[in-house]
Amino acid sequence: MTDDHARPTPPSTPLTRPANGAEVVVDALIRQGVDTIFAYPGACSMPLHHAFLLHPNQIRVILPRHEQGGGFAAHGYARSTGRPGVCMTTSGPGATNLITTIADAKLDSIPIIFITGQVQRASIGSDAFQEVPMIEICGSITKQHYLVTDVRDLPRIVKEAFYIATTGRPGPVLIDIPRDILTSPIDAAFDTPEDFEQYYNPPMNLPGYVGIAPEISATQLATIAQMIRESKRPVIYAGGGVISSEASEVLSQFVRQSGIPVTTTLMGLGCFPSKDPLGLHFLGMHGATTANFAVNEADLLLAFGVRFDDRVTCNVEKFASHGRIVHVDIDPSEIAKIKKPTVAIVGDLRQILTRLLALQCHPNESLQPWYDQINGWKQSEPLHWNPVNGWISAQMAIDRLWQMTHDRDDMIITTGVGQHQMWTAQFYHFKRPRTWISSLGLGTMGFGLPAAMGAKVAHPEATVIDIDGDGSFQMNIQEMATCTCEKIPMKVLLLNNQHLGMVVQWEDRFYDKHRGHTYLGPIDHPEWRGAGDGLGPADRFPNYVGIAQNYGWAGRSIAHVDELDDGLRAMLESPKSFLLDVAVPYQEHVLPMIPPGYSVENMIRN
Ligand SMILES: Cc1ncc(C[n+]2csc(CCOP(=O)(O)OP(=O)(O)O)c2C)c(N)n1
Repeated sequence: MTDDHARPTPPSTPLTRPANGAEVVVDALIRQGVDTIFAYPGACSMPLHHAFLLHPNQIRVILPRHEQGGGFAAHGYARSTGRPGVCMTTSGPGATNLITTIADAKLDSIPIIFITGQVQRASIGSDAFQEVPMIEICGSITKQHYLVTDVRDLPRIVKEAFYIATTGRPGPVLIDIPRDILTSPIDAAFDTPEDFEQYYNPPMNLPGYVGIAPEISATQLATIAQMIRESKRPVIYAGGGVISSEASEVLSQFVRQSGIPVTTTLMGLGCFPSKDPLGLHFLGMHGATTANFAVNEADLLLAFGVRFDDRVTCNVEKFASHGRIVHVDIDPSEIAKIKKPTVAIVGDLRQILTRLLALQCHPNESLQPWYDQINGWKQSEPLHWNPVNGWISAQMAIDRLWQMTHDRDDMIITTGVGQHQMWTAQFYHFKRPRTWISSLGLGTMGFGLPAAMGAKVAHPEATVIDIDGDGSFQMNIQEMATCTCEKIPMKVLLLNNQHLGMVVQWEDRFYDKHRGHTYLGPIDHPEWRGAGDGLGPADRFPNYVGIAQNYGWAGRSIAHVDELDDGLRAMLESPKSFLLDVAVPYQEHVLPMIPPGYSVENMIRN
């Protein structure tokens, strides 16, 4: 899987003259190397679907059961490969169903091309049937957006869209195409192969856009090297930028050479093994105590490809306030947006780390006292959970899955959003990039199953597991049908606590344990007490295994510790899609926790 990040050589389309705008779009996508698109049809996008029929062997068109499922499948494809995901819908409701997935791509910097059908040009602005102004709605949640107004612009726009989505800081690009553009005949000469080449490879017109980061100067590099030499308690704070610039390998080399310990953001999980002796695991609100303590005590924080997100910094003023900060990022708008660094460098992380490596710099003084302090925290404050006598807890299920699969190279894990997501981050110790796929900036429930589907399509050989909560899973449960009909064998580890667990945790901590619509069972059920109190899976609603079986999946429901290993094994070994429904208590809290706005000093530990 690690080699998959390389861009495939784009196949050239057959040299057949495109009849209309829709055929141009499909040919242009194929030339960009697109092999899969998640697409849900409707009146305004039908011409595109029929153009796809002309190239059945070059592009796989997957029909999700909801446009949001298609959007998140494109996330799974893009996040697991590094190549742009592509999805498509019709105008109006189809397009608005994509909006959350567009915002998700913007906040997590994921390269995705979103194509939406639009009403014909003459009707735009008239409140026509299924008309919504997608460009206006999505202006601030896309990296770039296009409303196509001339069929002749299509090849340039598709080319620019892929360039913008994948260069610099990656992000989503929206192309909104009126139906009459898709059906417009093409007026161009296609006599020789060169004519095709010229037509599909026109010059781009992107004034002001800098796709390739400038080289940083030797002086800037020397400044960082000098700060490293002078440091006694350095920490690397590595984020999603390390993964999107494919810099994980060179980061590891730099860590080995410099001996500097690494904490990652949640977006950066997998860019450095969390279990490594120099790994501090992730930092922030639910991060490892060691990571948060180390950043607090650091005299030098090397912030690589991060954005000082509020779930990391909590109280910005107090965050990393005892040392100097070097911030390296490809996006100049991130520099000093939240936290003013001592030194800021705008550039490509992989290049910068490679050049830093060549300088062979490391702290002048031995880091042993620093390692001793860190190892002390690791021993006294490890991430842990308390067993719930005889019953399975969510943390235990994740830990067992990790124990059973940690030496395998084929694992990709996705999640929904909530407690199960944080516990997966804590207890499934990721060691390679692009194997942990989760909605982090936007935190969108319903992400897990469709994202897993997209990752599996991109990596048919991989074992892809969606570790999900029952609230999140129900938000895109319909994609079970897509998995069956499109032959995408999937695995879901459902941590079923019958509650919106993370919100319940906040109720327990900040709302005096009052419940405000956080129970997912029938409202006339006598107070539901959870598996830990003796209610077994028979009391759970709905019957997930029954639903799974009706969608053509296999499934099993478990609750007791002695059923766990067998259940996990059955899920891992199942050739067909499998749902393992695990009854877990809802009273557990994700710990440690730094309450929003507070600092490491106010960390809740139990
Ligand atoms: C689409 C969406 N709606 C609401 C929320 C707010 N929210 C965050 S976590 C959570 C509960 C998630 O419950 P579940 O998926 O069952 O996971 P658990 O916390 O129980 O593990 C909610 C409602 C959200 N993140 N996304």
